[in-house]
Amino acid sequence: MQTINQYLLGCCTLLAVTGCAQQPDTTPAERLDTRLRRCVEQGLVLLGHQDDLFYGKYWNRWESGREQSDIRAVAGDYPAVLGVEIGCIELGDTLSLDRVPFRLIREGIAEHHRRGGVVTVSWHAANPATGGNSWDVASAGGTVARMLEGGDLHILAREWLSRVGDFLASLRDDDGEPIPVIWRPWHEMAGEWFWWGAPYCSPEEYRALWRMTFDYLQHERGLTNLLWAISPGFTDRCKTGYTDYYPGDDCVDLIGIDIYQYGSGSDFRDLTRRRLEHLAEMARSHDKLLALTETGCEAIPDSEWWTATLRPALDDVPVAYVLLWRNAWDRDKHYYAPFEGEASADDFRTFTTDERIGLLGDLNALGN
Ligand code: BMA
Repeated sequence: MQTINQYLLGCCTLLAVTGCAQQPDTTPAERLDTRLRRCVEQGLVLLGHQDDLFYGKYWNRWESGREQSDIRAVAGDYPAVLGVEIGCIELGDTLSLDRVPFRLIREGIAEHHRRGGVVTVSWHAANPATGGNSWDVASAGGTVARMLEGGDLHILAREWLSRVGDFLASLRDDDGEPIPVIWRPWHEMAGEWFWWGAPYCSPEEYRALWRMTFDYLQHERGLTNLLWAISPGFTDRCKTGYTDYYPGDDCVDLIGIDIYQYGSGSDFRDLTRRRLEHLAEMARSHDKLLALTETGCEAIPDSEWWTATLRPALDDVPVAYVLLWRNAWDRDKHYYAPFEGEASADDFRTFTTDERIGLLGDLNALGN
């Protein structure tokens, strides 16, 4: 006959075993969060590049069939962070907004994850009121309000979110485990260029849109692989992005800013540094990660931009990563990272050998 102690021990063991099998201690997103926090503690700023594995200045993977990377061609290693764009997934298209096959995007994410890299996903959603793109703001007023519960676009908004959810849920590693990604929806809301921008929706409506997206993906779909990033975008009113438009600590993991150089290098350097210092305070007090979620200087007019401008902008700020925008293969001057033969390539190499700047190998050297 079992003693009561043996019986209780048996129950505990059973609970521990089944509990372990069904509910791992941490989610993929939490593990990514820990990994990024470790980078910050070690003072490593991960370098990212949008669409790096899919196309570059003079190539695209769907035509060449070859695995290439402008960053690797110049610096000898892949970026630590791969940015991908899923605009048009909501429409059920097979090509993204930037004409990359979604099949390739899925493959590239798995490949980068297999190599130990970090992935971030942006979404330039179409305008559900007009069928136009993200920049279709002519009659944008009221669109967000109409997407919320009770609005006439709510069913369509949920249909679009379900396609986004299908895509995010389909990101799996070789063992079928969900691949964690930094998920950055409804970005740059402080600007007036997207239909969800501040002039077209009130802070309450924006927060409700974010929460609707969060509740759907996180709770209804039960996704465990999303680290939620908010990045208001630099404008005169960008501070409201971190106050009035901020949806709440329970549905944000990372705060960022999208900021590009349009004027002089020194203005950009000082402004970026000041904004990051300010945001570092917020990140600290809210216990969030901080990142420069999009940046660059189109067509890199200064051959020493990397060491003279970007590197000093990052001095002493606890930034997890910096994402350089894309090198469009089909537009002459739309590039933000060097490629072979580009004038700033030497300076970029120097920049990436700086011990604070992390390419893929540097990230992997920190372990998982
Ligand atoms: C913008 C530009 C566009 C692109 C969009 C989404 O900044 O690069 O050409 O379609 O991002 O990637």
